[in-house]
Amino acid sequence: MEREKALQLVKEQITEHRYQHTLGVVETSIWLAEKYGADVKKAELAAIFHDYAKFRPKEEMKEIIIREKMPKDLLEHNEELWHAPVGAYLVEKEAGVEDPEVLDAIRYHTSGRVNMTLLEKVIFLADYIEPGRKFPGVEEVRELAKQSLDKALIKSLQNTILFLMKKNQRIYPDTFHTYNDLLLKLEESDT
Ligand code: DGI
Ligand code: FE
Ligand code: FE
Repeated sequence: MEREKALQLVKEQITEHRYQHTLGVVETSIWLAEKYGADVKKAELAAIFHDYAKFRPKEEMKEIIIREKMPKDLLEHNEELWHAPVGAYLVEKEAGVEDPEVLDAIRYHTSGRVNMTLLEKVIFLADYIEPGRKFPGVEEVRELAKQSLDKALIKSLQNTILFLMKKNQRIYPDTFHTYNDLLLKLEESDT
């Protein structure tokens, strides 16, 4: 799909603020894809659509999660997690995006997962460090992103887990599993 067509479809779904965030994710994911050798066109498309479902009503997302037999444990965890798998589903159904790698990058952009692909890592990290992001610690992750995709991802997951814990929020197990998986692989590659 053409960049302009995709952007137009997304713009209708989200707020102006979220659209500006999306443009930041697009720019950053193209940079990361070029730097680390991911498919730039796929990264661009996944970035454009990554928050497509962000403003869908909670009830609609819940219904889709149940009907489409998405992991049931999603429903026990923060609703903020839902727009990622629901987004992958709707982007295929409504926007006609069929590439499974692009859809997986959208599906796992919030929780991460074990054995993330290069494209999934690019989108996950770009979402965290795009220029509009202001949260504490983001600058450190931006610096790490210049040297190591995995080290930057690990730090972003650490920050997110600590942030959620400080707010007494439960942590979705896949987020922990992603963190452990990346750290284990990094340790193995260092030895
Ligand atoms: O949609 P965005 O705001 O651009 O970013 P996102 O898709 O990464 O959503 C992040 C939000 O999800 C953030 O406010 C934290 C929240 N969240 C709640 N529980 C979890 C979680 N994020 C992760 N990774 N794991 C959780 O268990
Ligand atoms: Fe998101
Ligand atoms: Fe986002």
